[in-house]
Amino acid sequence: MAAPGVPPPDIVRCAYMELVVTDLAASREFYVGLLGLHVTLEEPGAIYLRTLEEFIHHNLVLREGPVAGAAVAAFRVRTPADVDAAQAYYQGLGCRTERRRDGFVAGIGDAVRVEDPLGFPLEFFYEAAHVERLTRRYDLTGAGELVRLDHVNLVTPDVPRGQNYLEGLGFRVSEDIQDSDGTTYAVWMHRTQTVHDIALTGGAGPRMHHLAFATHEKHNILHICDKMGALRISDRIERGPGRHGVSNAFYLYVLDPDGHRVEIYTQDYYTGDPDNPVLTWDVHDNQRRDWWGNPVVPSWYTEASPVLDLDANPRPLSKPAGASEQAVTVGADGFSYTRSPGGEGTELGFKLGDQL
Ligand code: XXG
Ligand code: FE2
Repeated sequence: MAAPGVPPPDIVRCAYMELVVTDLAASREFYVGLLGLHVTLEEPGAIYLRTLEEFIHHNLVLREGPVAGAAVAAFRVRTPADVDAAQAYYQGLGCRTERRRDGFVAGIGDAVRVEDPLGFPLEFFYEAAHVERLTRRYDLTGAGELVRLDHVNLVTPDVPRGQNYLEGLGFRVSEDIQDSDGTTYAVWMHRTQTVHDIALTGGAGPRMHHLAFATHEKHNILHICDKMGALRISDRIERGPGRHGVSNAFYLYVLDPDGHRVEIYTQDYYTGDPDNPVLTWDVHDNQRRDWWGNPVVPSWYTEASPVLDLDANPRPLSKPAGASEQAVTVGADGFSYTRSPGGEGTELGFKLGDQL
């Protein structure tokens, strides 16, 4: 799906998320007190936060509102002209677009917000205020330091349609999950030289599955687990810590006070060459989502945040028409192999002593 004759904007990266939260003080405690994000700005009803290595104004806006939801996933584009290009591209797709001039969101200049063909609220911007990059501020660095916003994961009922639309926008697939009929259940796509800036998970949508922050090391993630244990909030750890199959990253999923899911993620791999190979996982491979075979909790498949339209109303949901990964595999992940007998299910099967 591409707007006929209209070139897509040159997207650099997923730069920030805006979440609507129902209790700003509780959310501040979670994102600043627990996760250690750095406050760029606080104003009545909103907090702007950034990761250690960020040099633009923020990676996360928390805005207090009556209904929790994901208000926007914002992508940085390469030039100011790409903001115009984004608006023209989405208008060409028949989508609602709204230009947001300087100062609508603190620290962000001229931007366009769109309701995309999948129903997600997206923003494209170039101009952004620069702030101190805290990379060498070891005096401020915590043991579980979040260093970058890594990606956003969205739930949509028709993953192949979503993949086609994102390919039109210039995203490339790094990994996906399919069955033997070639049905795609989930896909990971990138603009940066990482496994993904955006991923699509099949399910009732549009919803936001999670946003993900990167740490430098695995031990940073383990520290967050220890800290949550010490604070007696281990019930907010939903899944992990573990090693993903897809992406090979080390991971943890935690739930904020409104149930927004946050992944802490580290050490995926370089994907920047034009012929970077796509890795396809069998939906029955019980190591695809956790390399150690640990089960995925059902809530991880079923729960996700509502997304809001440009008027801040929750979007209605559509259900998938065909089989969902949840229906195929919940309860089958971990401790039992559901892949076909004799087949290893993926090209990633080794035996001790295997040589290159
Ligand atoms: O970032 C991710 C995820 O989308 O959160 C999930 C990388 C891999 C996985 S999966 O659970 O499929 O291993
Ligand atoms: Fe993720």
